[in-house]
Amino acid sequence: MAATNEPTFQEISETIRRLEEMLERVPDPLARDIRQKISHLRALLLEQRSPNLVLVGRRGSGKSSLINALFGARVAEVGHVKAQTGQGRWFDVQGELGTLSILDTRGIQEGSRPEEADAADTPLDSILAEVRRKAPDALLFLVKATEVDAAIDADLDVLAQIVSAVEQAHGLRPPLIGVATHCDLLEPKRTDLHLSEQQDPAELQEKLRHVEAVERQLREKLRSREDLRGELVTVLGLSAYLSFRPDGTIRSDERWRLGELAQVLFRELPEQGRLVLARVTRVRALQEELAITLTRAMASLCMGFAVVPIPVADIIPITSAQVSLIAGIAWISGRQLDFQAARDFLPALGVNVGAAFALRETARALVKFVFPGAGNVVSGAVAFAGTVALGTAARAWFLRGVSAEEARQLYASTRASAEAHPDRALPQA
Ligand SMILES: Nc1nc2c(ncn2[C@@H]2O[C@H](COP(=O)(O)OP(=O)(O)OP(=O)(O)O)[C@@H](O)[C@H]2O)c(=O)[nH]1
Ligand SMILES: [Mg+2]
Repeated sequence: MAATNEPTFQEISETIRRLEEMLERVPDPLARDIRQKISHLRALLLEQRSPNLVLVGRRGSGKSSLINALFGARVAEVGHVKAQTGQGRWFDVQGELGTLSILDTRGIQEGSRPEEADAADTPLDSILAEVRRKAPDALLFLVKATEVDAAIDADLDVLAQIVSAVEQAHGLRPPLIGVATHCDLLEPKRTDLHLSEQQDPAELQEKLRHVEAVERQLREKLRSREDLRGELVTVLGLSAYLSFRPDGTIRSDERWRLGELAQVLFRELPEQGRLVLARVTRVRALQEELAITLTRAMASLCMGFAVVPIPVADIIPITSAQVSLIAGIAWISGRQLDFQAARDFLPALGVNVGAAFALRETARALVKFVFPGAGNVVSGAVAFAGTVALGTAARAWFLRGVSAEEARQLYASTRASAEAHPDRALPQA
């Protein structure tokens, strides 16, 4: 994690630790249930890491372009770059909002060894060694849409060897996603998939039929392999075309279906890699889903603490958790992970945070707002509904950019409905 974010991570983890202390007053089996919720929350917020993706595909199939397309920025070198040492290694690709760990198998089918390669290593050996060292979260197999009928058996052998090396070393078989790139080049060539509303409907339909045919062909090839069939998640045709000016800004963005690819990847990733993917790709649907998951986890955790009478002083860790939820949703949206976001958002709801500069101060300002008139105890229903309402308003504010007025109304209406129907308070994933 970036150094500037450290204090916030520490404070959130400190809050969770305080909640765990409070848990000592809670009897089993309830405590066990809450402990599970806490570990889920840790995975969602504190144990995040970069997703590990392996890209397999011939030269020019669009591996580097796909990385750039996922980031929406020029982070990888596109075009004819000479195979060189250093390929066949896990490589951190850094964007503004996060990092993906990529194993680009460029050069694998070239036969000739790169100049300075380790004498004992063929490109394939080095790749197998890398996937044994660090398990991939997913394999992406890229083929140009215009070349799916080419002989790809050699490429599929490589894929199968990677799958088997991963299984031997890590005891798991990574999910495989077939990607047909360059779909924009299918006939009719002039029909722009990324501007579908402006196209002639009949020609658009014709092009989409060609995309489907390519997908079907690639799916059949992958399914024909017994050693890959079980790993195949889906096949997706897309366009990764982005053109950059010399200064790195985007000249033209002809990406099509990158959001779908991000969603497929998201489903296949372990919980620990999802937040990074949602941030990096900035796909709204993923950000929404994660924010909802985080809100649900935090709300049921806060509710769990209502089983013990909580003296008012002890409400602070709960409201700290709620501030952490707001900071977490802001972070999912692409902002810095700090409490400034919460301090910008809470006044919009009508909470007076004054000169609050730290998590605890902000949490203190929140107490009276979420638990008005709370005497000695806070009921579970109130804690749950208050947290759900905060998370829902924060989601609208940070992800959809609603006005302060709308955020306030949403807070009030969500709170009322979450108290009445806790099970229907949040949309299902
Ligand atoms: N029209 C179109 N062009 C693409 C697409 N994806 C990649 N390209 C172009 O195809 C060429 C090769 O793309 P790269 O991303 O460099 O391919 P690669 O697989 O990384 O190639 P190597 O690194 O040499 O193995 C570049 O000129 C890209 O601009 C796409 O979806 N549509
Ligand atoms: Mg490349």
